[in-house]
Amino acid sequence: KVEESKYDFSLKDFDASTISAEQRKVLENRPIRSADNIAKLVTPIIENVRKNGDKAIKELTEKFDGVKLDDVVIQGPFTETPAELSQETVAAIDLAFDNLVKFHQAQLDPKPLHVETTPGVNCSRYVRSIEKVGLYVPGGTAVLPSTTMHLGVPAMVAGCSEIVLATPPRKDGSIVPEVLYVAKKINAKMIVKAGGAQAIAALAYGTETVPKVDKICGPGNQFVTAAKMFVQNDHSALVSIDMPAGPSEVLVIADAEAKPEYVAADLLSQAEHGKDSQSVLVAIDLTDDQFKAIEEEVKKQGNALPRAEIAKYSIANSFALRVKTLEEAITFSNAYAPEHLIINVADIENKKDEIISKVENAGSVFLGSYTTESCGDYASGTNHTLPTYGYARMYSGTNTGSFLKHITAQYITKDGLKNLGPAVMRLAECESLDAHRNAVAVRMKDIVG
Ligand code: HSO
Ligand code: ZN
Repeated sequence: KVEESKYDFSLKDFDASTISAEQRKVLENRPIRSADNIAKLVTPIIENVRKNGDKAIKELTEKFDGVKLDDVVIQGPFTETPAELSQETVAAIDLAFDNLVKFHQAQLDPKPLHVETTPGVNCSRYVRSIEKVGLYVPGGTAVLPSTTMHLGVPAMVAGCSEIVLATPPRKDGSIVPEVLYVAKKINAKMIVKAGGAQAIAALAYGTETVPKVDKICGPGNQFVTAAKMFVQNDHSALVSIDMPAGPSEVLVIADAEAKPEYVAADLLSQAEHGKDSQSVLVAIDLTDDQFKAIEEEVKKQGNALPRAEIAKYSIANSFALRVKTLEEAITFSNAYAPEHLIINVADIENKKDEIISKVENAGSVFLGSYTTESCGDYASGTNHTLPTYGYARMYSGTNTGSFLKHITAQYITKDGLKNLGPAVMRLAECESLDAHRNAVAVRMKDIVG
């Protein structure tokens, strides 16, 4: 019986010294996901919510989540700590929350910038918070109070005046107490009890009860991502999004010093997120026995997981690459641009600064054998909402700046215009924009005659 229930969990492995350039490219890229069909499914949902508001949300939540909603939202402010939460849970949320606040507060630089670029030409920059933000907290196979914190804390620290949470309700139409508690701590305005494209549409266009927001942040499945991309492109929604998102992923660089038990646990913690998650192992100069020891651990720990059923799919989607040196490992990682990068190699204490200086593309880096991704996923203070699917090449993870924008301003004195005016007039001539030139010229004649 036990034997039958065992899943394979073996890692496809490739040797960097023998794979072809094409094969390497395939490994560097993610499994291809076609967005066309998803977009087709999502558009009518968005249209429905846009036209029919709360009625559509109720209808779609019943259809997709099997939940009959009386009300689409729970209105804040959330003043109570839900009684069903244990002291331990409250304390754990509080510690994670405080660490997130510390790290995200340090990213806030509210001081305006003033630079006199040319004498009398004064340029400034002021920071302002985005007023209304919608934070999407996925439901699905796991409840995610951590994501509520990782989105909510930077929004709160940035000073957003309205934080609207959206998350799919439980079968009885309620919201998990952990999320309610975080809603209290970030002073959320309300919780929209919906998930999927319908939740994104409600945040983007507003309904009778859901206020339209200025920016939508948060991870989600392909429907959520497709809906975010759709509303971002619709001028009538006038809304921005944090980043395009794909399935979660980790790349673990491990050498012979890394404990196989730890390496396997890290690969599996990513694999349990969803069937489409990727856990990549880049193994530096391991003997076959050392490599097998990691595989054995993945098999042993994987089969013991309650979510083995999910993890076996993601491990099947994953692979190991065997390389000779740390440099080679980092080169591959930079090409792959992982959401999470774990570097579990010898002598990290002394080498960590040098190693991190070589990392070009990664959402968040975890250095050393004790630094498991789980700490960053929950409580160390860094943000876990990160660019996936190779987008770490050009996107940052969620941070305080994600909820801010900058306004620039200038003040030019009479002397300033005297100094700058001739160059501006010349450039306007180059562009044949006479009205621009005139706007300077009419003033210059009063200054220099
Ligand atoms: N690893 C996920 C975040 C998460 N892990 C939430 C546990 N809960 C994406 O960074
Ligand atoms: Zn995680």
